[in-house]
Amino acid sequence: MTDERKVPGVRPFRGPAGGWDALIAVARALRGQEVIVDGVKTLLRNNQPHGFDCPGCAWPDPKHTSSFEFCENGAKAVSWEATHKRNTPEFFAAHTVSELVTWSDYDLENEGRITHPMLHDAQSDRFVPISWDDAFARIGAALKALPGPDRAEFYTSGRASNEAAFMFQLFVRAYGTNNFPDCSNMCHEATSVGLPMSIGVGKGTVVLEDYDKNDLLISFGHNPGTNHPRMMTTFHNTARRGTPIIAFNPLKERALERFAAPQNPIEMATFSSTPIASSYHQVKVGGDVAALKGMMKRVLERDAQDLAAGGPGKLDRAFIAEHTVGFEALKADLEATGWPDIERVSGLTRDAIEAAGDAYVVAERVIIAYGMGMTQHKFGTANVQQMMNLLLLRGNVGRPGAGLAPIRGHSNVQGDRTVGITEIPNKALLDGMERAFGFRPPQAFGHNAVDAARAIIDGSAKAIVCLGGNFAVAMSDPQTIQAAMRNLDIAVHLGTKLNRTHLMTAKQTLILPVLGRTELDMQASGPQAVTVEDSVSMVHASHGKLPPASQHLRSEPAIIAGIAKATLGDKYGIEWDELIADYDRIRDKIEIVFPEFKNFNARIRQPGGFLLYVAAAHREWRTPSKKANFLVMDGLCEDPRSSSADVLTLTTLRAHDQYNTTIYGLNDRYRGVFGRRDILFMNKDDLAARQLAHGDVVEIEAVPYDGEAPGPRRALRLTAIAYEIPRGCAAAYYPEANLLVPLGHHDPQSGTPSYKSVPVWVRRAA
Ligand SMILES: Nc1nc2c(c(=O)[nH]1)N[C@H]1C(S)=C(S)[C@@H](COP(=O)(O)OP(=O)(O)OC[C@H]3O[C@@H](n4cnc5c(=O)[nH]c(N)nc54)[C@H](O)[C@@H]3O)O[C@H]1N2
Ligand SMILES: Nc1nc2c(c(=O)[nH]1)N[C@H]1C(S)=C(S)[C@@H](COP(=O)(O)OP(=O)(O)OC[C@H]3O[C@@H](n4cnc5c(=O)[nH]c(N)nc54)[C@H](O)[C@@H]3O)O[C@H]1N2
Ligand SMILES: [Mo]
Repeated sequence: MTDERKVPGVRPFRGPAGGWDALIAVARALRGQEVIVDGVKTLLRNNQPHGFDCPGCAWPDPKHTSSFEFCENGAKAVSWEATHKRNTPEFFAAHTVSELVTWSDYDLENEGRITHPMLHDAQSDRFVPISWDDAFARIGAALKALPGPDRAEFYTSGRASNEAAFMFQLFVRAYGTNNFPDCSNMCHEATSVGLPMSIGVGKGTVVLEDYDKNDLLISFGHNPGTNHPRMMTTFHNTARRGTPIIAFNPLKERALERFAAPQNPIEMATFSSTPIASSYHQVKVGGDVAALKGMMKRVLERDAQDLAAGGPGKLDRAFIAEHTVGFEALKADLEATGWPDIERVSGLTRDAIEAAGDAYVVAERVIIAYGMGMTQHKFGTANVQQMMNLLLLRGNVGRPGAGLAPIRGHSNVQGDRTVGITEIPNKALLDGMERAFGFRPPQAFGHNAVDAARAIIDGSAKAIVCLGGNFAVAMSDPQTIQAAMRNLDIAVHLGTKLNRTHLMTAKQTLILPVLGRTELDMQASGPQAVTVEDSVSMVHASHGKLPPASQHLRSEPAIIAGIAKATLGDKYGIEWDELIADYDRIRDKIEIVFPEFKNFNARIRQPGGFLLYVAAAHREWRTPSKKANFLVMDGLCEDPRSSSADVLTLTTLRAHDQYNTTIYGLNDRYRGVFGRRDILFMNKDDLAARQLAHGDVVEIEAVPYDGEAPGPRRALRLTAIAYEIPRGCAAAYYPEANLLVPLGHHDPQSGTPSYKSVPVWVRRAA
């Protein structure tokens, strides 16, 4: 931000990530939600043995036995849930839904925890309280009245526990459909689809201890200082150990540059910090495949040089021969890819890419960690597979200190998938369900998030039941989905706080308030624990302890059981009440369906929980070829629409003060934005090329894609600021920018919306 002009709320942030600013932000978060008294106690209990799992991110804990790991954004997530603010029937009586839809997302959630089950009354356009029994009866009647079970959509957001998610899939499969759109479809689906093709499993292959053993860490497209702050402990330790860290990110994210660990007394006392990335590559948005191909070209070149000099080469030939197929095809593809194209598409110089390739060649144990900057593209699956190709070249999978690390989003998004939230059930899942419950669930593939949105828009879907989340805001093309939701017969939301999706009222709409992760869950047999799986496949228990926000709340499993009984009666003889009385019984069933959960109830009682078996981490390849596959991606994944000089490629990001669609506050401290979110980050030369100045209000319009049906013109007004971002690229905040993303703009392989590469025109606002 070199420009002279002062733009309100925009000023450079010069400090490191973490440090005192983070501590101050925690104090503010706690005060803002009126949790001063028990706030500290609550925080101390999270991610501890017998504490609750932090509802923030899915980063693992050091065996769940460490001393309190400080995390600013975990503190915000906990205080947002453990707030003393209450959203009561009196509030709903005072505001019509038509009024509430004009409120901001922040204001809606800031009303606090919903205290009663609520039903929309069309006459008064207000939500009114309803008893649980009446709510269940209405939902059951509406679901039974549909022409068929495939006419309903069952959405899951990744905060749901294993127990809740398993009950949900049991209910939905017994009802008769595989329509399971879930937040994972918008998140790491490119990982879940791409990695099984490469290595036979859709999960990461490293565990936390591997981060003590690697001698190179490469970070692609994630922002840990904001989204996985506990991972900064790992980055900090890695950097202090002298292990190089290479970052590929179009934006200079502060935490990847410099970090002060709040646990480090010296850094805190001296206002110093630790440099994190040893080299930082500001790749163009969507330029990662080009950068990866360039690095791999360099590895092959270094290999050839070494062989010519009489050395053993730089590839792990024994590994490639024994464990992989497809190397020759990859090599041919790399040879056919020219440096001029690699430089143009990546926006990086050949020298820079070669230097990264050289660092890779000299390292013995390499971990690549990545996030949404890689998955949320039209070629997200290819992105994931090219990272794996790079690792396979030197056998960097299935040995200590090496592997691929998808950094997951929601705290249990990985677990939800493990226990059956999937629209594409495999035989093992269907067999398992039959073993456990004596019925064979439907086999036909159901809807993912994009399919579900389409079905709502075209009117074929008549009902939606949401286990958490904010579907109609998080998705691409939200305005079309929101309008279409009005035509549903019924919409049911299990949630903690009011959000915009709840307000898209159907013929009948119910909001069912749930117990949060932090709260005591008392059932017939006593207090219950739930379980979650983190980013490295560790499963552990979470014990809520705080008194519930209202005496009318029910747990997610209990609400699902209530809906199931009202919908299914005694179909298949499933004993819903028994399962709810003691969650050990739910876990016993999980163990029958998924044998990897053997001795589930015993192992979950060990401190720290247990690790699920990830075959590829043991060099066991569950692919059709029984080998790890080098997978070729033709070309460099360019979007032809972006080649025109007047088009920018827009990426959408999380600010520091938000959790997905939940906006905690309006600051994005590390990027120097305060008190506002209506910002478009642009390169100063791209501003100049449009005769724009730092601080001008602009209109951003999405470039239509081939075959897009004529629809509403997608345009958004933001204030453009000069920022250090590669030319041809721009960035704006999610979810505001979602209206620029057409529904059809997604990875054809995984269905992941292309939120991170949207071709747009930017012009001065009229
Ligand atoms: N506090 C907090 N924690 C969270 C969340 C939250 O909203 N708030 N959300 C949770 C969820 S569900 C998820 S999925 C994760 C998300 O965590 P991240 O994956 O870190 O998510 P994003 O903010 O979307 O940022 C992605 C990063 O990718 C970069 N990027 C954008 N486009 C490209 C590209 O084309 N190439 C490359 N190499 N980089 C690119 C951006 O500059 C940004 O640094 O965090 C989880 N944790
Ligand atoms: N443009 C753009 N769009 C994106 C992304 C992006 O990077 N860019 N990221 C995508 C990603 S990675 C994801 S994961 C999705 C997120 O999509 P979602 O998971 O659907 O959205 P969230 O904002 O996490 O959901 C917030 C709501 O969850 C409810 N909630 C909170 N805690 C609980 C609980 O314990 N139980 C229940 N039942 N409800 C609870 C509250 O009512 C809250 O309003 O968005 C996607 N959309
Ligand atoms: Mo996510």
